[in-house]
Amino acid sequence: MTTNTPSMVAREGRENQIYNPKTGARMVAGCVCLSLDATQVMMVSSSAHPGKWVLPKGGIERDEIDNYARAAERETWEEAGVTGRITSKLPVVFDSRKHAPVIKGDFDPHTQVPKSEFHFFEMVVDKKADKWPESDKRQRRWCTYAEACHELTRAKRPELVEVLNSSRLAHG
Ligand code: 5FA
Repeated sequence: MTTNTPSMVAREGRENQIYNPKTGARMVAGCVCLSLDATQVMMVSSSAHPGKWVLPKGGIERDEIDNYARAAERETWEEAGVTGRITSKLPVVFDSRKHAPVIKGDFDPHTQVPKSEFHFFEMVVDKKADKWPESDKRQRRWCTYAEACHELTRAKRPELVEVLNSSRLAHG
């Protein structure tokens, strides 16, 4: 977070969500949150499917259009309760769902679920709060590369494995 006093309230709703104007893809930002020695990554339980573990991420909002890193830091704080130093931008990945449409032109985000475009950043964690905006609905845990790949594969999120594979966790 860029501020010393991060909000204890998570942003909710899709009214301010941004979409790629050419493809209609939902724009999502998140962080690969690494331990200082880059041997572990912080994962969070999915709020929709509590038994599944994913990376902290969420929709980029209108006021973050010029600064995806800020959206990634905000989502990381809201979902995982960690802050730290962003060290790099990772390559963009796209979701792997077969049935989510890629939408050209006008569309209604309330009735159609477009594919997502993921903008991830690598962060080295320096603070872990005891309470955070979504601490009542999510768990978090440190995972090794092998554990994280196992969880993301089990959650059927190959695009998030791709994100991990582009990070230092996979090359350490
Ligand atoms: N979703 C499911 N599978 C997907 C895939 N392979 N690629 C892209 N999106 C996929 O669910 C988050 C959203 O991702 C859901 O709308 C689901 O349909 C879609 P999740 O990744 O299981 O995480 P979550 O349950 O923790 O989700 P939320 O934080 O509630 O939602 P967002 O991650 O969208 O974040 P936001 O609401 O803070 O913007």
